[in-house]
Amino acid sequence: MGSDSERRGVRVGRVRPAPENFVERGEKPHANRARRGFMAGAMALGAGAVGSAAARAAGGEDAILKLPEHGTSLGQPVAARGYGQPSRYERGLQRRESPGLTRVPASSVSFAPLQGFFGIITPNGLHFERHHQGWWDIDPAGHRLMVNGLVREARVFTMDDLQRLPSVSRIHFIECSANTGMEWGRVAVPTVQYSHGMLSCCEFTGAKLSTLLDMCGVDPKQGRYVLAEGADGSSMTRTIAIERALDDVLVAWGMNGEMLRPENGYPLRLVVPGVQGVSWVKYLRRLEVGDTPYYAKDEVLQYVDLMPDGMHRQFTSIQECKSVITSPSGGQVLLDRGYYNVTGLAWSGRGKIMRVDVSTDGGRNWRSARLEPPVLPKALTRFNFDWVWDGGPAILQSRAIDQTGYVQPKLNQLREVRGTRSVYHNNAIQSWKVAAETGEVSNVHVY
Ligand SMILES: Nc1nc2c(c(=O)[nH]1)N[C@H]1C(S)=C(S)[C@@H](COP(=O)(O)O)O[C@H]1N2
Ligand SMILES: [Mo]
Repeated sequence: MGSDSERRGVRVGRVRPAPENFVERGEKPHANRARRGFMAGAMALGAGAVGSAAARAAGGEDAILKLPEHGTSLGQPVAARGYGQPSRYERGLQRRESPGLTRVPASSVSFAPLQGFFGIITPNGLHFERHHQGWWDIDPAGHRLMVNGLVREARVFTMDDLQRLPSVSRIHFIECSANTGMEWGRVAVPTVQYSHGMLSCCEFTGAKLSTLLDMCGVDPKQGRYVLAEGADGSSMTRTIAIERALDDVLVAWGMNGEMLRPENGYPLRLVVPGVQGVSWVKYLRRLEVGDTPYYAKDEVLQYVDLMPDGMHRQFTSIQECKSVITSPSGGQVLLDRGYYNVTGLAWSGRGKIMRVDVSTDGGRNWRSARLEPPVLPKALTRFNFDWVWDGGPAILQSRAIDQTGYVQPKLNQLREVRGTRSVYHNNAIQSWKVAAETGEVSNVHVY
């Protein structure tokens, strides 16, 4: 029980192979007062190491008895860093590219380190990235948004025009539909960062798309669809049905209280709650209203689901109900028997999460997890679950149920309907195997 990371209860990256340690840090065991009775019981059961660490602290170890330099001298001055940065001890927590996933790094993905997040909000510097043609830092003074097509009056907005409009702030998840895509085949990628890290959740601020469409005059009987176009070279265009466009879609410039980051579409992006990431067009420059779907390349060639009978499903835009345990998760190591706060995230493109069940025996028995407020529609929901590890083998799973009553499927249930040749929309239950005695956690496919 020496190092800091060990005391956090879940040691990290012990035997992961090169090119890098996949998991940089474990979860702090969030002991909370209400759970004290349970914890005490768990400590007793866990005996050994947990108990002796507590005893040593009470009996006096150097870290408690000796006054360190930071307790006896002057610290750093204010504004030494005009824009704050994470502690140097958190340097391991990074977005990461999957080696060899794409040929060109400008057209690639970086995965968010879900194993290191708390709560539901993704820090801006760790939001996942997906670019088809690289990212740009576009001067907002020169940026324009045009609304044209089947409108009474086509208009061009500057950023100043847009930011003078009534704005709203909403917390929503964004998930690339290719998230967890590797798992369709027999590939079990090593960590939750790579299996589920094309997922983030932020508070977005912007104008409602309905406000812009009202200003330009759209007759929803005639103008049935909106085409969104980005200003990068990828010709990213996506069709959005007018019902959705007039519902909760935002033309956003704010992300977690500040302007969007360049990687995420600065200065303007579309926010399409519940819908796959590809429709959240970044560097948004044009919205065209039309009377039929546009059948753009990213709707006809890409982002279609190959079914077992050889047919393609098109326009499968909603991200269905899904969840994943983020700690303990692949690549982490349980240090000791005893209490663990199993924690994870659940979400649904159709609304709120109603319930999350957790199994520690590969799906034979289930108990409900605690949903931590706020539980918001089309946003990540944090869940926590008390577990005492007895040192035996275990398979941890979570199963989410959304407000429509839809239950997150098992991998084999999904494969029965969808086959194995898909890339997109894998929302199956994830399994993490805990090895007996060693406590090593790994990704396994349970059918
Ligand atoms: N202009 C533009 N918008 C885009 C993309 C892009 O390459 N260019 N990628 C799309 C895809 S596939 C996804 S998953 C999301 C990713 O958003 P993020 O990079 O902010 O995570 O942006 C979408 N919008
Ligand atoms: Mo995506």
